[in-house]
Amino acid sequence: MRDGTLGVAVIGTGRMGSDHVRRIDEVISGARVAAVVDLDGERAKGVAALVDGCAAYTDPAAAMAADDVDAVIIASPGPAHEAALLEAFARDLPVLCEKPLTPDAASALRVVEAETRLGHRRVQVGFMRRFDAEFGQLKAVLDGGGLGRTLMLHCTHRNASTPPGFTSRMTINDSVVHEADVTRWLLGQEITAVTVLRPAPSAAAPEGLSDPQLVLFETSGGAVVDVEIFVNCGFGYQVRCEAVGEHGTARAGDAHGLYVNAAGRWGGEIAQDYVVRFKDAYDREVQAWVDATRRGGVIGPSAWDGYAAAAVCEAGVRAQESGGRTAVTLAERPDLYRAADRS
Ligand code: ISE
Repeated sequence: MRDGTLGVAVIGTGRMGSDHVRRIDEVISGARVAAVVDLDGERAKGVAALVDGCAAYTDPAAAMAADDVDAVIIASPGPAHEAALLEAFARDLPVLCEKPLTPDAASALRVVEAETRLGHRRVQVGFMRRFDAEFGQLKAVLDGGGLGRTLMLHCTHRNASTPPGFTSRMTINDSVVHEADVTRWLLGQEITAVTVLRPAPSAAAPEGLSDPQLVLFETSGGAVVDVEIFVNCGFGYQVRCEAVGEHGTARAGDAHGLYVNAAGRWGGEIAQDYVVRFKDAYDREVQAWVDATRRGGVIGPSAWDGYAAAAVCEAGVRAQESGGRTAVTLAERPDLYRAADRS
């Protein structure tokens, strides 16, 4: 590290990658953006030009080989993650990898096996909800035990609209993957089976996209979790999770914000996308990654968590296709991932 500052290469300069570049440049302490990578070289140059001393690359391996690159953020599309992760492992570089870790369970397991061969954790997966203040409070309430055993979670996951090419499979792999992680994290249990119900699609759903859907998880501790996933709801971005315990309930994500009375109406604004809704969570997530990396440690959701969520999603995609209840198959958890992860 130069002057104790972490030099970060950001791979992928789409919505999330360019937001992380801005975040590291303007918000995060202890790190600088040393390199950006995009297959579209002009786009990479455009983003690099916004940051002092930042180089643009089209090849992730070339960026990782640069002298001033100490760590990597992977924010490229999911299918490109495995190759970038293996390249980072070959150089023993710390990684913050956006979700999904990879798009299917077999490739996610290969990543887990490669990190296990390395012998130490290098990956934090970008499940940013774990860094959201209210989700953190919900976790503390459940861990505190005052609500008794958690019996059910009711989750709502709505996006205003989807980008072109967003498929039904992606509603599970890119969207419901968050609820797979939140369920495992909040309850400290594995998800054992998935069922997907598909009502007649909304007229606003693009041709061929099942939207909305109701996804049901069953967990190893006997809890049941329902997830409304509605990715073209039209009106905004909403993520909520209500836990129902034996002695009470607790709900995160109402995100009321400023309450305004005007023109004969009361109410407030609804965020339009995740970059806005989870801004603070992303800030905390990236700062936590930078701090841990500078100390030589790793915190947060691990590659194992990324794999377990991918296994749930794989069962979810099969349940979507078959209409039936589908069991989740998990490999044995390597010792590397057995230490308790409290973040
Ligand atoms: C997107 O990739 C995200 O991660 C968002 O949090 C999620 O709400 C959205 O559905 C995904 O497409």
